[in-house]
Amino acid sequence: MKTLATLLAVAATALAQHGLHSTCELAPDAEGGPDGVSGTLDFLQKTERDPVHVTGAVYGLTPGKHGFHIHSAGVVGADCSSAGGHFNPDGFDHGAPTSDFRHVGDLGNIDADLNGTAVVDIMDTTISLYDLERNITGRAVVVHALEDDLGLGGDEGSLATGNAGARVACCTITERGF
Ligand SMILES: *[C@@H]1O[C@H](CO)[C@@H](O)[C@H](O)[C@H]1NC(C)=O
Ligand SMILES: *[C@@H]1O[C@H](CO)[C@@H](O)[C@H](O)[C@H]1NC(C)=O
Ligand SMILES: [Cu+2]
Ligand SMILES: [Zn+2]
Repeated sequence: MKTLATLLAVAATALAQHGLHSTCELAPDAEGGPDGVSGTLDFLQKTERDPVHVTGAVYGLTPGKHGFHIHSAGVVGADCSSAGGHFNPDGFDHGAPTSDFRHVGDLGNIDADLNGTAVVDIMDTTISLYDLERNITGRAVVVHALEDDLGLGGDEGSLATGNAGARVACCTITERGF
C-alpha cells in the first residue's frame, strides 16, 4: 500500500509534467486599432529546457503578414503603446526568430488568410515562462499593421522594430492553470 508521502510525490510529479501555461486575449488598440481584431493565444512550456509552444488564432486582420512580438511591459487598458518596446533583455538588434542575435520578443510574423484569420503555431526556444531573464508572463503580445522585415530592411527602423508599423492589437500575457 502506498503511503501518503508516496501519493503526494506522485501527484507533484504529475503536476510538474504539465509545465507552465500562460494565455493572452487580444483586444484592438484603443487609439486607432481596427474594430474587431480579436484572438486568444496560449503559451505552453513543459519544462525549463523545452521550447515554448505558442498556439491560437487571430481574427479580423488585413490579409497577409503582420509583425508579432513580445513587448517589454504589460498593457494598460487597451493602449498598445503602454507595452513599450520589443522585449530585449540582451540589448541586441531586431532580427528574425531564427537569428542567433535578436530581441527575445522577436517572434516574426503571423500570416492572415483572405478572411483575416491567422492561425498561430510557433515553437520558440528563446522566450520562456520559467527563466528569470526571459520569462514573458506579465509582458505583452503586440500584433502590427505591417509585415516585420526581420531586420533585413537595410535601414535603422529595420534593426529597431522590423518596420512593422502601427500596433493594431495587444494583450498582457497572464499565468493560468490547465
Ligand atoms: C473564408 O470564410 C468562408 C466562409 O466561412 C469560407 O468558405 C472560406 O473557405 C474562407 N476562406 C479562407 C481563405 O479561409
Ligand atoms: C514570470 O513573471 C511573472 C510576472 O513578473 C511572475 O508572476 C511569474 O511568477 C514568473 N514566473 C516564473 C516561473 O518565474
Ligand atoms: Cu511589436
Ligand atoms: Zn524586435
